Amino acid sequence: MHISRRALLRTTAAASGSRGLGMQADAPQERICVGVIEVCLRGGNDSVAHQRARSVVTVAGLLLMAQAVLQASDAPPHKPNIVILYADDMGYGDLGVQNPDSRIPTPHLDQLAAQGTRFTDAHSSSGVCTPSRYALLHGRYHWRKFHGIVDSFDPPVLDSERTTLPELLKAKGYKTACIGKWHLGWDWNMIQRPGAAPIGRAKKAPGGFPASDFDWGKPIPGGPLSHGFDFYFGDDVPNFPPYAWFENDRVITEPNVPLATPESTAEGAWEARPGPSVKDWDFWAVMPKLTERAIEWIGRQTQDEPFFLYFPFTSPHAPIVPTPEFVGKSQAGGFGDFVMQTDHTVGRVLQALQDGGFADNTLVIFTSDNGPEHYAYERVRKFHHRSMGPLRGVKRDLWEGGHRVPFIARWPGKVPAGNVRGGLLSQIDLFATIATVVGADIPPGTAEDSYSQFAFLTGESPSARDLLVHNTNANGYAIRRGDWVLIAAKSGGITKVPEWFDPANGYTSNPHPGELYNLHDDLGQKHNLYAEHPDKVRELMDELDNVRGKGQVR
Ligand SMILES: [Ca+2]
Ligand SMILES: [Ca+2]
Repeated sequence: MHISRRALLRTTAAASGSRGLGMQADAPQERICVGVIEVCLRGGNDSVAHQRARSVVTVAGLLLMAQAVLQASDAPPHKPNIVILYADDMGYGDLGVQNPDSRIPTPHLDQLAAQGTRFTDAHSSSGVCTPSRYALLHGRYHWRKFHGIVDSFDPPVLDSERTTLPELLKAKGYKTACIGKWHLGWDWNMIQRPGAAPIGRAKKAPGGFPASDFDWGKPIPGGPLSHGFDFYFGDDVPNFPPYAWFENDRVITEPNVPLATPESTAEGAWEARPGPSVKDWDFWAVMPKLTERAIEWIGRQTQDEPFFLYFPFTSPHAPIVPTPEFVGKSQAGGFGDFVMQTDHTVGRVLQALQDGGFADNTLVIFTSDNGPEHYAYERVRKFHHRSMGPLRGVKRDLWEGGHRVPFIARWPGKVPAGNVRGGLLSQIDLFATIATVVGADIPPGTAEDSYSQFAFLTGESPSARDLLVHNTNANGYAIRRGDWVLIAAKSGGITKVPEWFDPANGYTSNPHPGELYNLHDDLGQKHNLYAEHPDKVRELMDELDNVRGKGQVR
């Protein structure tokens, strides 16, 4: 039970009532009690009068204490702050504490895991960026609406008729911010100049979109501010145009030149799509700037109003651009160094929470939007580092490596420290779980696929979920039920696997029309049981049809 500071002060003052007659009392009961004490003390200085005064003071004190308790039970509970740190393309095996053979130290994340609970069977909704973010913020499978990512200058994908997580929290008095990678679309057509080619046609033109097509001075609707965030800072998508900083719904500096990428990245390709850019756009400055602004925003918060910070990182996604202080620090090349920088950002955010006095009353979630990009295969060969850990597959895949991701929750005194738990968990569940945390009712027609995992997080119960559908592209689904997973497609692989990898890692080609694994016995998905368990295949296929047909699972 919480007793407000004001109530405690009143009680303390009442207990020292015989000396504190001049105290300010604003409640009628307090005035009455003070009056009684004054009368008794004025009655004389003999011992009887003193005894009577003391007993009246005691009674008065007890009355006030009772009043304080009543007031405390009327007062709303002090809501915890909520911080979601969302890495981009960070694999299950990139979290140091989760991979005994890791070549990438992640001391801050390891410490976060030690202070909280690490969940080892947690999943993003999709194997790619945009759909996982949609699912997290709406508590709904992305595939009920769409599959792919939002491309350069595409419209918003969030549903205005559905509540988002920040909208839910805003209604409960939270201050809300998104700092980092948005990648959920904006209404770009609203800032197109008259005569500019429609978005779709401009996309196909060589060189993409001319900067002059847009009126960059105008506010851009449909972004974070239209979906429940009070504040946004970021560059939308780090490898898509425009290459510019956004604050709230405007670009800070006009992106008026075509993108130029003169130097090479630390690993892999730029993967930067052509289009308008601020002159001399500095990709290396992106993560440091986002980190700085997140810390600044936390620093502006107070104990009086709870806050929600959604901080989707642009790392360790391509372009892989670790700043000089991290170059060469890992034993897994440029990507490893960029993961270390990601870890360092986590450390700085946690320090900012500590410095602001928020850490004890903040639920921190760290997870990733999908598995590692295809460069992970080459890292296995070159550095003996497995970004996918013991799992099969990478980003996009229906195999576990595509969507089983690092997941840590820290909430001092609520989420057990130092725990490691299995049990099926989806990022879709964050919506209903956080609704429980803040005591919010989920509006009808919202978060249809989200289970409250509050009791799972706090260590009181097993997971509330036993079934989960995995999907990236329109033509391939997988379904998980207990230890079993059925891949209802010819292959769980979507991203190309290099020829050397399968024989070197004990994988064989699949002659069957689907794949069935028991993850309890075969986490690496090496032994396809599809032909051996036709009943299980049928049962899971029926369940998949059922979930897809029903429209919701909760
Ligand atoms: Ca991603
Ligand atoms: Ca951008």
